[in-house]
Amino acid sequence: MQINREELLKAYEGMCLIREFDDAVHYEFAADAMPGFVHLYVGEEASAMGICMNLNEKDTIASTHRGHGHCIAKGCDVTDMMKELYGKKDGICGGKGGSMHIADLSKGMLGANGIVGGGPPIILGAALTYKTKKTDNVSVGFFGDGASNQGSISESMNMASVLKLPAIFVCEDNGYAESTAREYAVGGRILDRGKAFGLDSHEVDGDNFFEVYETAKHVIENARNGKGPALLHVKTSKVYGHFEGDAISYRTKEENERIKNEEDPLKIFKMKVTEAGLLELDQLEKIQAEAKAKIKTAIDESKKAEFPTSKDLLTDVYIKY
Ligand SMILES: Cc1ncc(C[n+]2csc(CCOP(=O)(O)OP(=O)(O)O)c2C)c(N)n1
Ligand SMILES: [Mg+2]
Repeated sequence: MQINREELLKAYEGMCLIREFDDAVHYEFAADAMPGFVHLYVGEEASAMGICMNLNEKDTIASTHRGHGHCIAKGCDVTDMMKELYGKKDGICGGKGGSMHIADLSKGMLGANGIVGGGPPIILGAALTYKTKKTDNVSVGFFGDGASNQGSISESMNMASVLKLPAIFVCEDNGYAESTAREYAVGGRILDRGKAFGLDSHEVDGDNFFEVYETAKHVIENARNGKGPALLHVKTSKVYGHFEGDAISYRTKEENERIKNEEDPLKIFKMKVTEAGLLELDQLEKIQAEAKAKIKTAIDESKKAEFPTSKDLLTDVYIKY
């Protein structure tokens, strides 16, 4: 395994921070303490961390409507993100974007996106810039199984292939698009769609951090070295429903239990590293407690923070370059 102790700790820290962030949002939203509309990433943490740990600050990602995990994995500040979710003035986008529009260009986070299939065309632009300027950066576009049916995904994969861009397409397949099962709506194999456009395409178990990390490392290194784009089909599942408030009537109780108990990427990571003697249980528990405390502070600070005023309405309308 090509991963050292420091990186293992970083992986677990990141996954715990994502888990604690979205678990906390689940409760805050249910308590009516938070405005807007949220989609949670719990259960998919190994994907964001396994991929983003292979990226540097200058590499970029474009996310989805289920974007908190991607933002955290790419280094966005959790307090600034939480303030954004509460609509506060010093939120990461001034409280004007909310959950589905979190962006932080200083971290290479090009934006969450309310448009299903909206991320991949954006990373094409970033990847074309890297190729034109001859840098060794890469750009990663996340999308879901539902989004895989959008024309924007096929068009982006085709153009990345033709122009041989350092673009990585990551399909986070959690089995459903809203209440529609993948089996009902997705024809053929998502993997084959990447292959059809000439992309280096791989299917990975998204509950297994190590599998995602190793495969991402391989395709990202290749893209950095001018070998062109790739598709990762990450098979995973989400614990909560499509959006907060979803009664999940399209999944059975057994399926929900299986996802929670047997397909939890944090539990699987913990089991693997302790059994292999790579990390100790008390260390992992300390990391989890620290993440929980960090998120509690983020919520406390967010609740105390100020809302924007009417004067803020006309700022950030145009950006000057
Ligand atoms: C272009 C567009 N069409 C439809 C929607 C409504 N919508 C929001 S999320 C979603 C399902 C997306 O499913 P998937 O891509 O599998 O992502 P997941 O929610 O499972 O992470 C749909 C249809 C939208 N936001 N944008
Ligand atoms: Mg889905």
